[in-house]
Amino acid sequence: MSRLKVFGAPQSTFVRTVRLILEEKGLDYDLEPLWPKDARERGLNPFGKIPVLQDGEVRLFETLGIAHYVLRRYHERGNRLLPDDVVQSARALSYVGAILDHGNAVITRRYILQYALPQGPDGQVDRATIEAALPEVEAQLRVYDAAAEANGGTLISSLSLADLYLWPILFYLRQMPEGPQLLNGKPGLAKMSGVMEDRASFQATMPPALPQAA
Ligand SMILES: N[C@@H](CCC(=O)N[C@@H](CS)C(=O)NCC(=O)O)C(=O)O
Repeated sequence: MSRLKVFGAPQSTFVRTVRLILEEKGLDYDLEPLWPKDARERGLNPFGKIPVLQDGEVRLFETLGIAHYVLRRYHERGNRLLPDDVVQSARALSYVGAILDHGNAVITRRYILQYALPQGPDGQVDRATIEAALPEVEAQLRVYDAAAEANGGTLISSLSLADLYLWPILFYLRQMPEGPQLLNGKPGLAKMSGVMEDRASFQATMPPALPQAA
């Protein structure tokens, strides 16, 4: 079997999601650090995004396609990550969809990236964008907190793809100036932190430190 290869910057939450899937499946892989513009220039992803997965002749972009492939192709390996129960697996994918849509748009782009890659005048942090995003971030966190509280620290009844999408984002959120306050009083997310951060997969995919959030 050829060794799998992930293209993408280890700082990317979505690259980490794919790496977490591979780690949880017990699959060996190489990581080639690559930024999105290089993914387009090198013809790896016509949409210029990371991650991209290569497995022998098979090359895939978009995390959902990659996840589907790995879970089906390596069904018998490691953690299943989607239960057989149709309702539970559908719920996990509903959370994945929400994270890809609202979570990425609001928590990552309108909040975390405003600190990590400031886009305001003279490279300043854009406070107006952050202030406007905060109530929406809080509203999303409440949804995930309630689910994790009901399930003892995972979004559905067992560890699933949904957790592997969410926690890389919340790992960064916690490091932001308002992060501790946003996570305070959310017992489900506190349990989720314990579940996720103790996992060997999470430790094995630790990204480089972010620039200091101002
Ligand atoms: N829907 C994509 C999202 C991937 C994504 O947004 N990746 C970010 C890095 S975390 C990226 O490549 N951004 C570059 C851009 O949006 O131009 C997936 O699931 O793979």
